Formats: sequence, C-alpha cells, structure tokens
Amino acid sequence: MKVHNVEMVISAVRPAQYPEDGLPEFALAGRSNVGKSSFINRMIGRKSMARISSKPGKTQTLNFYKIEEQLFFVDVPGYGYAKVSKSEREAWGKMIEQYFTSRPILKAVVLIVDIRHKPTVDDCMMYDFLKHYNIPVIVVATKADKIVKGKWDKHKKVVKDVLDMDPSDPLILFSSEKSMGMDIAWAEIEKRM
Ligand SMILES: Nc1nc2c(ncn2[C@@H]2O[C@H](COP(=O)(O)OP(=O)(O)O)[C@@H](O)[C@H]2O)c(=O)[nH]1
Ligand SMILES: [Mg+2]
Repeated sequence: MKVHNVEMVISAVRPAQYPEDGLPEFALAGRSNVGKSSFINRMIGRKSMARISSKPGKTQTLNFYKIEEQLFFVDVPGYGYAKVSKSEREAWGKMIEQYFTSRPILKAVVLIVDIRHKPTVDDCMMYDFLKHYNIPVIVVATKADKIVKGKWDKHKKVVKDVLDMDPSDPLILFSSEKSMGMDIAWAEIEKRM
C-alpha cells in the first residue's frame, strides 16, 4: 500500500474511546523496545509518527493510527519491561485482554520479535494467547540489519521453533533501519483486510 494519509486518531485507555469507523484494525504486539513503533513508522513511510520510545514501558495507551481511510494500526504498549510495578502490569494485562478479545474488526495482530534473540517466555505467552482466541497472527522478526544475512535462516528457525508456530502463520524478516520486509508485510496485511 502506498501511504499518503495518516492520522493519529486517539490514544485510548478504555473501550468507549476506541474509534467507531468500523475500519479493519491491525495491532502491534511485542516486547517493550523491540521495534513496534518503528515498524509502524516504516510501514507508513514516516520518520516519527508513532512515538519511538526513549523510555521503554511507558506508553500505557492504545494508539490508533488511521491509514489512508482504509485501516488502523494500533500501537500497543509492550511487555517485558522490568521496571514496571505489579499494579501497572495488571492494568496492562486488563487493557490488552479487553481490546484483543472484544474487537471483531481486529483482523490480525502483528507480533514483533527480535531476530537476534530467542523469543522470550512473554513472546510465547502472547503467541499462545492469540492462538487461543483465534486471532490471526503475523510474526515479524525485526532488526534483521543487526545480524549477517548468512544467519537469517538459522535465526528464523529458532523463532519458529521456540514460538512453536503454526506452519500456516507467516514469519516475515524485517528491518526498520534498512527498509526491509515492508512489501511482504503489507501483502500479509492487505490479504486480511
Ligand atoms: N537496528 C535497528 N534498530 C531498530 C529497528 N527497529 C527499531 N529499532 C530501534 O529499537 C529501539 C526501540 O524501537 P521502538 O520502535 O521504540 O520499540 P517499541 O518499544 O517496540 O515501540 C529504538 O532505538 C529503535 O531505533 C531495526 O529494524 N533495526
Ligand atoms: Mg513504541
């Protein structure tokens, strides 16, 4: 998709604030600092529309970006940031669960993992959670620019194996830094609109 128009519509903390346009939504999930906002920025061709975190774990809102009047990207606060209190973690869990499980127009979740590392326990929990609720998942292994090309396949296999991915779920190699994987990611998203 060629993106010309992007509008940050709302930072929502509760369901009453979610947009009512009825457009298909694609939410980002992943560890704090893994590259969710960078993924959105790269996909829409903007440097800093979605906020790139200097303080990880601090975005506690669902940020809805309307793209070309056709779909929403929903930037979701990340998990796995150590310096988060128990009550903050619980509030996060409640917000995510509420959104992920009560939103029929949520067409897929883009689960972002770091290609360099084995998916974390939290990554596995998120993947299993999405499968449990029959929410389509697109796994994106980002920061591909950080490892040499010759190791991509090996690292992709680790991601597949550790998440125990359903073979029919896509796994896309991506780099926000080096503009890689956008066409495939867009194709997977547009297929599900
Ligand atoms: N080298 C490299 N750095 C990236 C990539 N994607 C994100 N980053 C960096 O990782 C950090 C966290 O990115 P951000 O998008 O804020 O992560 P978020 O917390 O998941 O939204 C920032 O310093 C980004 O510049 C990538 O593909 N390659
Ligand atoms: Mg972010």
